[in-house]
Amino acid sequence: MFRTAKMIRKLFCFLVALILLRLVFLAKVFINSKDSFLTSTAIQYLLANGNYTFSWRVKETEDRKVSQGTTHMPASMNKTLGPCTDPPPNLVGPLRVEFNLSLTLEEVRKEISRPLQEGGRYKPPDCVAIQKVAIIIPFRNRHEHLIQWLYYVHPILMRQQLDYGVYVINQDGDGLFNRAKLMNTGYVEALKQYDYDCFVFSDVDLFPLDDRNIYKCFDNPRHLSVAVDKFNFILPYGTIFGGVSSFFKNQFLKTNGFSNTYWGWGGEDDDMYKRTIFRGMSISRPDSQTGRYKMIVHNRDLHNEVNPENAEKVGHAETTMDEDGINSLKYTVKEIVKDALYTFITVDIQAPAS
Ligand code: UD2
Ligand code: MN
Repeated sequence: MFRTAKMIRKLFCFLVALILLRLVFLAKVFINSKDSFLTSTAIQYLLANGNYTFSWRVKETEDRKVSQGTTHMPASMNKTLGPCTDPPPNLVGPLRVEFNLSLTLEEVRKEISRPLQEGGRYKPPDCVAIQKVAIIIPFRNRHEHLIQWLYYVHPILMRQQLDYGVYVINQDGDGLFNRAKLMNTGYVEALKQYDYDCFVFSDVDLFPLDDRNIYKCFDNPRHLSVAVDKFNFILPYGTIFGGVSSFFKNQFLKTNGFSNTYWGWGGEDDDMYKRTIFRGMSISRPDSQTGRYKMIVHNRDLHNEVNPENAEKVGHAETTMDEDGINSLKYTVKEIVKDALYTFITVDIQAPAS
């Protein structure tokens, strides 16, 4: 009897030990499963809500892309942009231009401005442009021509996949007009806005008739408007450099820009031709099909009469060019207005009365 009781106690202790072991084991299993539950829930939550370890990794990749020279875009549009192809893929060649002089600026804004940034700025959305181009338009009181220019030329420049901005340089007051000084002013003012490397100077009334005539810069200063309807689609003389021209920044600085002293109509383009040649450069031109242009028929403007002194001045270009140009340019900015389609800069260029 006494022995049996001893055995029962031993058996009881053994069973208690077994139960305790089982409890310890169950507790461990429970704790482990809780850990893994927490971990997977945390991952799902953080993925859904943007864990910072995760987004930090994305950002690190972005930074690497940027330092490799790609365009930094909003996080939602992250992608690496390659260089735009040369020639651009969407050009159509010859164009039809029929002026619609009843078109309003508001209508053009509605139709054209969607891809533009304020001030008439554009960058191709899917590639890095080959050049950063400032388009400079010397201007006074030609609003109806400007509307047509914006309507026809913006879409061409977009197809040409340029990183560009349009600067209309408006001469303040009724003094004698000075196209060349306005263009120098445009060069300086555009550079204050963006790091342009190429400058295209264009009359407001000239329309390219072929979009393969790219508004960019070349190994030599370029004369783009080589076949204008007004001149029966031929060069009226071999050294003509008026209309539309383009210069890399360093080419323009070599010539000291344009002369500032050509008041009234004529001569300023011939002076620039001479500057270009005197600085050891030549004039590059497209062929006469690609370089076709249409000009709006117009009368000579008030305060821009032919100036007979200008023709004589061209003869002295070589001796005056080092002191007369970008390095002697003086003007005052009266106002800068950024429209959706262009940047309009009104300047006082100290014009003599006409
Ligand atoms: C020729 C040249 C032009 C220039 C000019 C002589 C071509 C195709 N064109 O054009 O580049 O050399 O002779 O100066 O070779 N403007 C205004 N408001 C004015 C006056 C002029 O906005 O009151 C601007 C406008 O951008 C105009 C440009 O200056 O297109 C040239 O003036 P223009 O059109 O009267 O000269 P045009 O056609 O004889
Ligand atoms: Mn004209």
